[in-house]
Amino acid sequence: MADEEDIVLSELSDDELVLQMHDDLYDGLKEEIEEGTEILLARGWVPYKVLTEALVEGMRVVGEDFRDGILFVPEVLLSANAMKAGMFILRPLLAATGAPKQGTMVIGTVKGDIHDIGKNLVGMMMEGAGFEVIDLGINNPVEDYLAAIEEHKPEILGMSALLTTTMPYMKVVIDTLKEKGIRDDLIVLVGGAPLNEEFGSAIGADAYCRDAAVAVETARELVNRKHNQMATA
Ligand code: B1M
Repeated sequence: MADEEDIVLSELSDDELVLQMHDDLYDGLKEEIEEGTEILLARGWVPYKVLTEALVEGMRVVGEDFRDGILFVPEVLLSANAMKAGMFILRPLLAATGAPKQGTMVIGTVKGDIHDIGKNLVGMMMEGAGFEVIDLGINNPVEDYLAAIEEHKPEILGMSALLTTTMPYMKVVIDTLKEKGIRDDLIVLVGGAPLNEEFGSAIGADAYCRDAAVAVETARELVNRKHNQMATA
């Protein structure tokens, strides 16, 4: 315990600090994660590198121990809160890239599912790429998506699911879009740890996105393709 109290984050090398941040994320230490994030930024790390190497990688370890019954919900919640505190610092930096306006995305986690870290990360990266992001939050029934589509007329609908029990709900949303005759007006992107390409195409999404960077690339590519199709039609 005395050793832990003695650690001065600013005196660690980059590699040591990143490992320490993984430990601090594991222990749900919000203030230490905020401090570590600020230190790496002050040392010239680009926000995306801080995000992926210090925060997302740390959360991967938390996920493994949660799966193996070493960590439980209350502990993982603390880790999630610490992760969000780091993301809060990075968000304006990721969004302030000055990228030209690309279009609008409505994104939300599906009904029954309260995981939002990955979805938030996708939203942050999309904002940084120049998309306007309308974030519906967690636990969204199909009605929420429909209302947001009606109100914001987005080019892209994004859905996130982290549970094998909630991922099928994405098909409910896509089928409802078809019934309403608006499916083809939208680019539908889906993501979340238990999904894969096969699932994405089986439910009728335009693409499955493995991570936030892939979501940005895919969104750009499909929006450009759609604009080109409209120009030649
Ligand atoms: Co939950 N949980 N959890 N959890 N949780 C998982 C998902 C789980 C895999 C853990 C495990 O067992 N290893 C497991 C699911 C098993 C399964 O379904 N097969 C699980 C479980 C079982 C549960 C509960 C049922 C536990 C319980 O109550 N007994 C419960 C369910 C609650 C509910 O939703 N109804 C539950 C609760 C929780 C907490 C509340 C404690 C917390 C969530 C806090 C929060 O989000 N605010 C939590 C957490 C943190 C996790 C793990 C550990 C981490 C998830 C995370 O944030 N990862 C997770 C383990 C894991 O995933 N390996 C787990 C970091 C994040 C950056 O990655 O979300 O994958 P990810 O997002 C990535 C990509 O997937 C992709 O891009 C992101 C960034 O690169 N992506 C998209 C995600 N969404 C996208 C949308 C897109 C595009 C890309 O749209 C275009």
